[in-house]
Parts: sequence; structure tokens; C-alpha cells
Amino acid sequence: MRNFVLLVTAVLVAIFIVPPTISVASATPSLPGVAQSPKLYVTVGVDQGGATRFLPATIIIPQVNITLNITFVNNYTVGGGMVHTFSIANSDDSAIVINNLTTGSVAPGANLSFEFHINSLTNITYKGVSFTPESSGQGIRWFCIPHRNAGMTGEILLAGLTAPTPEKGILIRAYWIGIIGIAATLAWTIISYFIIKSSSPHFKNHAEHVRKGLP
Ligand SMILES: [Cu+2]
Repeated sequence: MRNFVLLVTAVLVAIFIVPPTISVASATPSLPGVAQSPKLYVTVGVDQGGATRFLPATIIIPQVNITLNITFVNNYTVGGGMVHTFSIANSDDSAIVINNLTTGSVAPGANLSFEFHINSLTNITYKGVSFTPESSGQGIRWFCIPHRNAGMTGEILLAGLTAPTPEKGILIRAYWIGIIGIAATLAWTIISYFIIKSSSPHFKNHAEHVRKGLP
């Protein structure tokens, strides 16, 4: 019985020490010595029903002055699949700066990783060249060259400007209400155990109980 009490105590301690698991975008510092800005790794695939759609079609960045490392996976290969690109154009002359058909065509089953720095939503740097990316209205537009007219586009948005945040607060609050509820139940179980034990002479001493030959 003492082991049981120890176990319950350990569980209680573990519950209060283990922090809530809140997913945080991976932020790794760039080159040491250089002014640090975070790097965000994002994987984008395509619609699994065969539609010319990116999945996801929205990338939310937590801040500007961030390096975005994108892996575009052409993960729909049924019936031979389709060749796609993940491209970003210069808003000034519509020239494709990131991933044209020569450098960016991704065959079915293949993938392509590349990264660029977002100085602001109107200025990004790719391979040392800064330009104003095409706007999506609220953020940065990206698209597939062969299927743009079929609606295969996506956008990079800045968190806070567009993302709804109240839900997160409710989730964390619900988490703590749950934890407190579980802890209170466990605490009450332990208290009940000692109350019952102390109020009943029969359970004061287990060895004595056995010596008397009681069940
Ligand atoms: Cu496409």
C-alpha cells in the first residue's frame, strides 16, 4: 500500500512538472556572429485527390526578417501524376525569380528544397538578390507555373495580421482545467485512503491482520 501511495505521489509530481506541449515553429539561429534571425522549415505537398492544389496553400510566418526553408514535395503520383513548380515572381516585371520551369520543375514523386529570406512582406532575398514579390493581397503569392490558371496558388502570411489567436488561449486554459481536475481527484483519493485507514482499527496493521488469520 505504501508503494501505491508513492506511485500516486510520483504521478502527481510528474503531471505538475511536465509542461503543456505547445507546438512551436522550429527556430534555429543562422550563421554565428551574424545578426541572428530565425529560420522556419516548411514542407508543402499537393492535393491528395489529384486536384491542382497546394497542400497546405498557406504558410504562416511568425515574423518578418526570417529565413523560410521550403521543401516542395510532389507527392501525388497516381496515374503518372503531374509536373508542378513552387514559384514566386517579381511584382515589378512578373519575371519568375524563384523556381522557373528550368530550375523548379518537380516531377511526380520528387521534391525540391530551397530557401529565401523574408525581409518584409514586400521584400525578399533569394540567392543574394532582393526583389519585391508578387502580392497576394495580404501576403506573398506563390504559384505553380503550369497550373496557375487552374487555381494552383498559395500565399505566405504574417501571423497576427490574419491568423485567429483566441482558440489557442482556450486550448491552454482547457488543458490546465483538466490537469487541476485530475490532480484534485488524485489528491482526494489519497486523503480518502488515509481517512478510511485511520478510522478503521482493522486496517491499522497489515501484519497483525495476517497474524490473526483474517481474510
Ligand atoms: Cu502544378
